[in-house]
Amino acid sequence: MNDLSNLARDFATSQPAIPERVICRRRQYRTIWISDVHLGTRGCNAEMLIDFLDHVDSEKMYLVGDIIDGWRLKKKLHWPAAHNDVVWRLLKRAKRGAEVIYIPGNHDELVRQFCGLDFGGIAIRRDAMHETADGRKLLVLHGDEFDAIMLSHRWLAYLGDAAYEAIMGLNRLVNAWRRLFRMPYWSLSKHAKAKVKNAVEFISKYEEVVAQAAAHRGADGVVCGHIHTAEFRDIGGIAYYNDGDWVEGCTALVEHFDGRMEILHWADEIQERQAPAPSLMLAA
Ligand SMILES: [Mn+2]
Repeated sequence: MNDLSNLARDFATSQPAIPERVICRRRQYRTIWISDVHLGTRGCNAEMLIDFLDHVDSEKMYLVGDIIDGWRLKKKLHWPAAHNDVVWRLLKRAKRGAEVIYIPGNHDELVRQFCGLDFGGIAIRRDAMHETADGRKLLVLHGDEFDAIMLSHRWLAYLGDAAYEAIMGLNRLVNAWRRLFRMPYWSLSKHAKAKVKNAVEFISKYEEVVAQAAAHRGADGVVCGHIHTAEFRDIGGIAYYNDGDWVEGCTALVEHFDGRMEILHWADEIQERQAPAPSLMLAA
C-alpha cells in the first residue's frame, strides 16, 4: 500500500498529456458526485470528463463507482493518454486539498479490498453517509448492491452484455459522424432507453428499491450510479439522486453551498459554450 501511495504521489507530480485549461476561477460547488466513468474502455468519454474537471471544483468529491473498467480477463484494456489524465486530475484534486472519497462499484470491485484505506489522499470506502449543507443525510453507494433483487427483471441483461456493447459501438459511430458535421454530442442509448417501456419500468423499480434501502439506513436520501441514468426523484419522502455516467449521458450531480442539488449535463454545457453569442447570430 505504501508503494502504491508513492506511485500515486509521483504520478500527481507528473504532467498530464492534455494540459489543465482553467486552474483558478473554476465554478465552485460544495460537493460533486460522478460515477460510471469506465476508464479503460472505448465507451468512456474521457475528454469530456477532463473538460468538466477543468471547469468545476468542490470542497468534497465522491467517485461513486465504476470509475475504472476493462480489467476483465477476456477484454483488452483500452488506455489512451486521456484516461491517464483523468486519474491525474483526480489525484491532483486530492493533493490540492479537496476531500475525495472513492466508493468502488462492480466494474472496479478489485478496489473494494482496499475499503477503509487511503490512497494518494483519496479515501476508499464501501459506502458513505453525506450530510448536506441544509442538514440532510444522504447515503452514497454505487448501486450494484441491488442487482440480486432486480434479477427477476429481464432488462438486467441490458447491463454489461453484448447488446449494450453494440449500442455503445453505434453510439460512438453516430457521434463520430455528428462531429464530422460539427453537430453536438447526442446519446443514442439515452434516447432509446426513454422509449423502451421495459427500460423505463426497470429504472423506476430500481430507483424504488434503492430509496427503500436508504430509508432503512435512516437516511433522508440516496446518491448512486450504476444504471447510467441521471435522475432526481422524490420517492415516498426519500430523495433519490443518480449522478448518471460518462459513457452516454456525461452527467454529474452537484451540491450548491446552500444544500441545493443539481444534475449537470456536460455535453449541453460544452455546446452552449461553443455556440456563437446571440449578437453574432443576429448579425448573420
Ligand atoms: Mn456498476
